[in-house]
Order: sequence, then C-alpha cells, then structure tokens
Amino acid sequence: MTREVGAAGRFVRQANRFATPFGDGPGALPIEPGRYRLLWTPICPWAHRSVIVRRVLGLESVISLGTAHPIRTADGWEFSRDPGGVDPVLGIRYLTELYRATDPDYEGRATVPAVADVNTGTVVNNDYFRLTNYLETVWKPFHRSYAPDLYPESLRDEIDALNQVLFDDVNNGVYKCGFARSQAAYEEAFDRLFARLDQLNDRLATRRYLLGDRLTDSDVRLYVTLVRFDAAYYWAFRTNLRRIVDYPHLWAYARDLYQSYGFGDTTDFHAIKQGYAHVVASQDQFAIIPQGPDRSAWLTAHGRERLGGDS
Ligand SMILES: N[C@@H](CCC(=O)N[C@@H](CS)C(=O)NCC(=O)O)C(=O)O
Repeated sequence: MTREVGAAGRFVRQANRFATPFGDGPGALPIEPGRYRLLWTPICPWAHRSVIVRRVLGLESVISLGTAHPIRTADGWEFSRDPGGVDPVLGIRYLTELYRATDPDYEGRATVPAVADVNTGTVVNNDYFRLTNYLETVWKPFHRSYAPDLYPESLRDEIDALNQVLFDDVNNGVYKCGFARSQAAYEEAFDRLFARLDQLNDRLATRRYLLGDRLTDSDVRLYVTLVRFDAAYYWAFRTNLRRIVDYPHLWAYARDLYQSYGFGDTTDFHAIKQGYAHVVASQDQFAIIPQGPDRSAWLTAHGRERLGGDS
C-alpha cells in the first residue's frame, strides 16, 4: 500500500494490470463455461460485487469460485481454508503465485477479484471496475432463466455516471479515509463521503432502488460498501460521523438488499470484521483523529428538567 500515496497524503489506488475484456471480438477473452475461476475473499468489497452478480445471474455452474482466507498474510491472499491449504483447481497456496506465473515482472499487489484461466493457470482479468459489467452483458447466454437485467442498455449511461460517483465518494471514499496519511486528506475524503451518503439517503426516500424500480449494477456497488460500513469502516477507517443504521432510507434499502438472493447469502460479517481488524493492525499509524461522531445533537433539548432536581 505504501506506494499508493499521492499529493498531501491522499490514497491513490493502483491501476489494473489485466484488463482484457471478455467477449467475442478479436483479442477478447472467449466466453466459455468451465474455463474460468473467479478468485475472491469475503472481506473485499471489489471482489464481493462480482460474487453477488455471479449468483444473482445464475453463473455459478459456469464460472467456478476460489476463496482466499480473509486475513491477508505478508505474502498476500492465501488459500488456507482449502484442504491442504491449496486451491483445489489451480493448485496454488498464494494468489501471488498466479500473478507471478502470468507475469514474472509483475510488481503490483496481487489483488482480488482475479479471474484465472484454468487451462493455463494464469490471471486473465483483474479489472474489478468492469468485471460485473462483463458478467451482465457478454455472459448473458449463460444466465439463468428470468435473471434480472442488471445493466439494461437504456440505462447504461446513467448507471456508468452513477457508478463513477459511487466509486469516487463511497466505495473508494472509505479507503481514502482509512488510508489517508494526513489529517487534511482524511477530512477531505470524510466530508465528501458523508455529503454523498446524505444525498443517497434522500434519493432512496422515494425509490426502491438507485435507478428507480429495478435492481441494477449500481445497487450491487452501493451494497458492498453499506454492508461493511458499521461492521468495519466506521471504526477501522474512522468513517464515524454517522452509521448506516442512523440513515432511515439507506438502512432500510441495505436491509432490503441483504434479504435478497445473492446479497446476504454471500455476506460474511465475521470475515469482514476479521479482515479489517487485521488491516488496521498491520497499517502504519498516522495519528489521524476521527472526525465523528456527530456532535450537533449534544445541544438539543433533553427534557429532563421535568424530573425535578437542580440544574
Ligand atoms: N484491483 C484494485 C482493487 C481490488 C483490491 O484493492 N483488492 C484488495 C482487497 S479489497 C486486494 O486484493 N489487496 C491485496 C493487497 O493489497 O495485497 C486495486 O488493486 O486496488
């Protein structure tokens, strides 16, 4: 993480190395059932998105899933939950082995989500930003019947624009708070995050989902951050002005999604808490002072005079 520091101590996320698209165009990764394995760990919001979409769309028998332990070791993500500590399909102990087999000169972090080609034992795609969109579009021939259209053509521009905002202020916004190396960088990200959550809460007051009455890719993206918020970010990344349970519409919306197929059943709160506790423990400390909780309510009427006594 140490290299991903920008001006004034801001966190700047590394670019994806393996971004070849899926599809039938020249040079694209062919759509082929049984050929790919999605690698994730339940702590990771970027990987969780793809796991949700894979289940919602019924792609589980088409793209297999490998699960790393939620605590990242000094050597990176480890398949220690598997028998013998080795991913049963790829035969690797650590995710870094896969990245190194693909590109011996790879110097970035070996991240999830990563899609491996099981025939070659290499990473073919780790484009966490676009991965769900591939599952939603070019993988359509393998969707279950009655699968929802999470990325309808008529809404794509709107979804893409909203996804960018969600990324900047919310999905990556919490990381900008947690990985800030200066008080000013933390406060800037914190203010943007809560201003955006306030706005999203208002938006969801009158619509069931972000884009109206249908579930879309944007809802998956917002969900993965909301579900980690009170359990982890609030304390681990100091995003503590308000909790999600303090926002009436965001909280009901988050529960609505959690209770939907593919969402709550892929959410592992224990792994999330375990993983972020470890992130905090392994991080350098910059003595960032939390900006919350919200102090404004301390001066509102308490009504306790009516009980008598001196004041
Ligand atoms: N590919 C993106 C996003 C994916 C990502 O950050 N995944 C995290 C887990 S949430 C990861 O795998 N980190 C591995 C590491 O830091 O070594 C990135 O490199 O920033």
